[in-house]
Amino acid sequence: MDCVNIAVTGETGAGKSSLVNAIRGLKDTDDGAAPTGVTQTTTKPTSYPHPTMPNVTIWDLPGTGGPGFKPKTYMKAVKFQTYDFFIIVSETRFMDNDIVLAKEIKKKKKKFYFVRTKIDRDVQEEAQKGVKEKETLQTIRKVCEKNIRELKSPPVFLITPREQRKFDFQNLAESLERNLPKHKRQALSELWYKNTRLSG
Ligand SMILES: Nc1nc2c(ncn2[C@@H]2O[C@H](COP(=O)(O)OP(=O)(O)O)[C@@H](O)[C@H]2O)c(=O)[nH]1
Ligand SMILES: [Mg+2]
Repeated sequence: MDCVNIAVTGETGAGKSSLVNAIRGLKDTDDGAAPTGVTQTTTKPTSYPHPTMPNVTIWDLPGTGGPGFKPKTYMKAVKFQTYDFFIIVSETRFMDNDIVLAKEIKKKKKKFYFVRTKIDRDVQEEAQKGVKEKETLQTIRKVCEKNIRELKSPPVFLITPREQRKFDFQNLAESLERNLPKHKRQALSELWYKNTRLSG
């Protein structure tokens, strides 16, 4: 069966490795999980096979960012042609580096999604100020979509790997699958099915 290669990119500390683990149905502390945390940085693309689905590979890419960041150089360095999909992860509102990278990915005729992660943190923080969850989500969505509007990309997904049944996690899973070439879909659909059961 064909391989599915999903690349997870975004700024350092955005939550890429945590998302990689979630997609694989692993906890950050599990054996073989991608290392996560403030000091854990990836300097070259690292592949993580799904434990039970050998044809699905998730790639944890080096963090983007820094003042001298050049999307073209980055794309070349990570061997962009290897991937079926890019997931651009942000823990804020999609900043300049995310946008220039998305443009470059688009130029290469590759698909990408914008994923806003760590939603649990925002919901909690806002709740302490008396803001309802629904309202917090609306605000984040609005701010993110304003920044990515010019890309005409699919809507942003608001997620946290810590609560995979909440927010847009399932929607992300399903959308990713729908956008794969037909012959590649099966692998992913089985993966997400397992995933949901594991996290449920
Ligand atoms: N509250 C919260 N923390 C998160 C979430 N995702 C990641 N983190 C934390 O953010 C830090 C950076 O995450 P990591 O996945 O290593 O980021 P990376 O540098 O982009 O790979 C770690 O301490 C994670 O535990 C999330 O959805 N919610
Ligand atoms: Mg990482």
